[in-house]
Amino acid sequence: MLPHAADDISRDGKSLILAYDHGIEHGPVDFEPNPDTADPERIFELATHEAVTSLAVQKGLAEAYYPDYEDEVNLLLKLNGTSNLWMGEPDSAVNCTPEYAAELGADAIGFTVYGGSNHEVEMAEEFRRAQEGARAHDMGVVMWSYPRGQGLRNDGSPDVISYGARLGLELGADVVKVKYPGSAEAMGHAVEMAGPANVVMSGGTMRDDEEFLRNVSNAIDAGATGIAVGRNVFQRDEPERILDALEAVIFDEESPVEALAA
Ligand code: FBP
Repeated sequence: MLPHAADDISRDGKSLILAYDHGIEHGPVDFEPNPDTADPERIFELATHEAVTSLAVQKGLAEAYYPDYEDEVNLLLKLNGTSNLWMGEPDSAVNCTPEYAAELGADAIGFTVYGGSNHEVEMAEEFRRAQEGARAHDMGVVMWSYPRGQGLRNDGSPDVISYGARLGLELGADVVKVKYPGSAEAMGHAVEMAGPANVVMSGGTMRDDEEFLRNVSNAIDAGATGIAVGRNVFQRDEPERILDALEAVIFDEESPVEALAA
């Protein structure tokens, strides 16, 4: 059972979040493999694919494009973000309130928390305001739970990722987005630690079709409810084709080979 309002950004309890906050988080370099994707219109169009259960963007893109797509796309509004130009300890500026997210028509809010950063305490307090505001407006809460910072030697290790999943549960997220910890077993542990909160894996850097889908399939088998993916979709020559395959793996539980053969 999905807790709270996250049903609005899921189908049959599963989610495919198309993440497109890369313009702030990484900058234009992420659009180079497929230059058309620098145009947000291309991605809003892509988000109308039936596999996509929500589109995660920052406020500026929502203001400019969402009015034309509100009937076809569920909006997951990111309330904080940092550019790659920032060289300090991991942190993320809160650039939107949950009240304004509701005004823009958001179905859910997204919020990054860097557990383990020297800024963890302030980030957790900022998350509290965002989470309680989302509850007041009946919006789902998705936490990008990415432990990282000076204190963490290996932020991709299974125990750190499980800790990140647990932070999501403890702080009141409906959906916790974590990096894929490298195996189905490790993902299963993260899912267990998140309890009733749903766990979705993050897409990460570009991988070949089969390897990428195998990770997604392992995550689903381990109890994850889907994926939040950006680069592994929009950096491909045919983003729609990988969305078709993701739909088969996530919603129809087909194997990666079957999904790619279709
Ligand atoms: P990807 O599927 O491209 O990895 O996107 C997921 C995401 O969480 C984005 O929402 C965000 O912009 C990016 O990864 C942040 O990645 P990182 O902080 O690891 O560079």
